[in-house]
Amino acid sequence: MKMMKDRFLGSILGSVVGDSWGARYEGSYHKSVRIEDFDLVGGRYTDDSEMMKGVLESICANKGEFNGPDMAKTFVRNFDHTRGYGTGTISVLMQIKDGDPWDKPAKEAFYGEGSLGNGAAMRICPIGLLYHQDQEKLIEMTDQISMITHTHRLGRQGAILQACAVALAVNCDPRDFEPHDFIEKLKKIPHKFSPVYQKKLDKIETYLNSPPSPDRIIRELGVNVTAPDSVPIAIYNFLSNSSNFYEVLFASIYCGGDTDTIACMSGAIAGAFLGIRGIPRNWIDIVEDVDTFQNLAENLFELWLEKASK
Ligand code: R7I
Ligand code: MG
Ligand code: MG
Repeated sequence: MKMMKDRFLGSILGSVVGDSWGARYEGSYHKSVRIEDFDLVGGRYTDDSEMMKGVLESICANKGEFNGPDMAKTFVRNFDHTRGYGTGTISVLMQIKDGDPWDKPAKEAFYGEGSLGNGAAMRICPIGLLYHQDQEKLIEMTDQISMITHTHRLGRQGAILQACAVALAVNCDPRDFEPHDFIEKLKKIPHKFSPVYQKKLDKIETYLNSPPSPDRIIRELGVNVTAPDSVPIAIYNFLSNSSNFYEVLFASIYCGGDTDTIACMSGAIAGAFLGIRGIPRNWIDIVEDVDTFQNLAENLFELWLEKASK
């Protein structure tokens, strides 16, 4: 049980550490990221962690169940415009604040297509943790949570892939880990992923056998704010550096582009895999509002424990 609690804490705090460190480089060209700068940078977390906090607060308040109006209200209440939200998400949250039903504005975003940004994936690790033994519930709930802001199928599928990666990481033993099995299991998730995700999972499998240059990885997997161009590289950065939290984050930030979000997602997977003991304590201690995130992670663990004992 202690190890499981470690993993819950590791994933939530690993996600916030990745977001806070990555934020310093968001939007940068990968060759401008210098390894000597990458040491003990704390700083503020961004929208990624703020939205994850909303997911945690709402699911804990609702005993692990989805409550759309409550979660949307929580996102709106927490919204802080200085934390670098995506423009589509800002507009959705402002319309809900102005009285729109919680499930209306997201459907109308991007000319009715819905957002395929990575905003649904970056906040979803609590669901991967809470439902790591129940994939059907995990997929159903991830989809419901995504729909508040991201109705495009690619935005929702990215969140499902990320939540499943966190759940798989919780279920893996670091002493006996096989990255190829991990990818095989992701490919077997009973959810119809669009070809863009299927092709990228195939590429990851190939790259694990013979890693290409960073330029090629960035070009083929993508490093931008859309879900299909960020979730796969976060998974690859975890799988190719799984035994070392620092290396996972460094790989994610070194790639440039949407560094806060890619490091947040790879940090969530690595934290679920290595546990909080895999993250140096002094890195966690400098995270803004660390106690709040730690308390929420503990509440989530208690909720899981309660459900598991039933
Ligand atoms: O997905 P979202 O919440 O943004 C998250 C990103 C992360 O990197 C955070 O760290 C923060 O910096 O922002 O916000 P959205 O605005 O829904 O999506 C992000 C961006 O993806 C949009 O601003 C668009 O540029 C693009 N995008 C689309 N472009 C065309 N058509 C998203 N959906 C579409 C689309 O359907
Ligand atoms: Mg951000
Ligand atoms: Mg980002």
